[in-house]
Amino acid sequence: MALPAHDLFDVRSLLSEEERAVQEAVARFTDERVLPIIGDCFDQGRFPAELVPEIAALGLLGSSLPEEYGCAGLNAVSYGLICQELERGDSGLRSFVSVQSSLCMYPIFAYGSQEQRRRWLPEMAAGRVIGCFGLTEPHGGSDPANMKTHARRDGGDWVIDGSKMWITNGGLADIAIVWAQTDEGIRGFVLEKGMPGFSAQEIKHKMSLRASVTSALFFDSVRVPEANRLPDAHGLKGPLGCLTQARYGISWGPVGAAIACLDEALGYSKERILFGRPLAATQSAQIKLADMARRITLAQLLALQLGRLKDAGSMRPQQVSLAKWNNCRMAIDIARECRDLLGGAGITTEHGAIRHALNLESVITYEGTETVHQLVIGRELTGISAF
Ligand code: TGC
Ligand code: FAD
Repeated sequence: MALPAHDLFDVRSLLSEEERAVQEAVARFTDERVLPIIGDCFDQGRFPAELVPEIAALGLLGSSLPEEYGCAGLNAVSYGLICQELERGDSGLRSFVSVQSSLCMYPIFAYGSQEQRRRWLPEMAAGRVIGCFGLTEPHGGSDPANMKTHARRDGGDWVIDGSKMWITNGGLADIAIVWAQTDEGIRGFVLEKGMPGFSAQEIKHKMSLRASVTSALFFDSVRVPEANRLPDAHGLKGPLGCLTQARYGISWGPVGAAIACLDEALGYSKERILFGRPLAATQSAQIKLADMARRITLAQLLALQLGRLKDAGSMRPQQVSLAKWNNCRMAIDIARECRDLLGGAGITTEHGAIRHALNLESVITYEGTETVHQLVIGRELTGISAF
């Protein structure tokens, strides 16, 4: 019997029963609910918000957080598999779940008060409150230490001025985790939709992540009560700690995008007759397909070992950088090569390859660009910071 193209090393056998059940449930959701509509959503530049209640019902929001907050209490490997199966559908849906889970629910859980956790986490797990995460500013996202958004104390409140750029879920969100410079260093705040002076503006004309909402956020003397400050977030390690969680998931997600592209290119090249034989019967096509399967296998093993380290409590941010860098690079290269194997048919959203390739332009850029992650590894190897 032939080995499955997307799992030549039987990585599945390394998963627990619960992990496999999670993967199967999300795979079914992607096949039945996402794939039939996602090409049109991308065409129309529309986030499929109608899927949010189903995503919540499956337990995919804040899936690693404890059950006492209405979350599923799954392990890190399960969260990775969720990201992989969602991104097999589209990076935009995985982004939605990453931001809600790792960038909004996680900081409330890790740095928030018990009151803040009880107020927001169950509603967020149920998908009734949507969050966004504002770290990047227009003048340079790679260097968040150079933050201009400022919060000053005013009596028992804080007053925030500034702006954020490229914020996933921005226009959709009911709350925003906003990072601001203060006289005491960087602090994190939960801003609520409707607070006077707080606005979001959707970024249009995107050629990537078109099935996701991306916005700019503006803060014009927004008055935020002290009760909305995350009490245990101090300094840049607050937001960077959230990024480690999200980057972990993004190490898995692109594996799903690459699998989708390989599956599509395999099917197409077997059917496509050129020069009297299937494209898949040519040596050059087979070498390309084999090389994709090789790279996917390596990326899967990397993601799984990262997950096992995370579940053991020993994962380090540098390991996350290596996996995020490798797996995004692997996926974008494969998506582009699959697009090429599809010829002209590969340029429309009738097929997934170009949508994945375009999406992965964002995925390789956000959560630390490829260069940033390379420099993190360079610093680890040499002991010299090149930033
Ligand atoms: P440095 O100033 O040395 O460190 C500051 C403090 O932070 C600690 N730290 C980390 N903690 C947890 N996780 C990490 N990954 C951490 N990296 C650093 C560090 O130990 C230190 O702590 P302390 O106690 O000494 O104060 O900062 P650095 O030199 O390490 O950082 C430089 C650099 C370039 C790596 C960092 O600024 C960086 O990662 N830049 C990229 C910014 C970025 O990734 N932005 C992403 C915005 S969010 C987003 O893109 C969402 S897209 C979501 C979606 O749609 O899916
Ligand atoms: P810059 O930092 O200006 O980088 C420009 C170029 O310079 C890049 O090629 C970079 O690799 C390179 N570079 C940077 N530093 C160095 C160096 N030291 N040496 C050599 N080259 C270097 N941010 C959020 O806060 N929240 C979100 O929800 C969010 N969602 C996003 C969604 C999308 C679709 C996109 C595209 C971005 C999103 N971002 C979000 C922002 C994202 O994190 C930033 O785009 C990213 O961190 C890079 O910042 P920048 O775009 O300002 O590029």
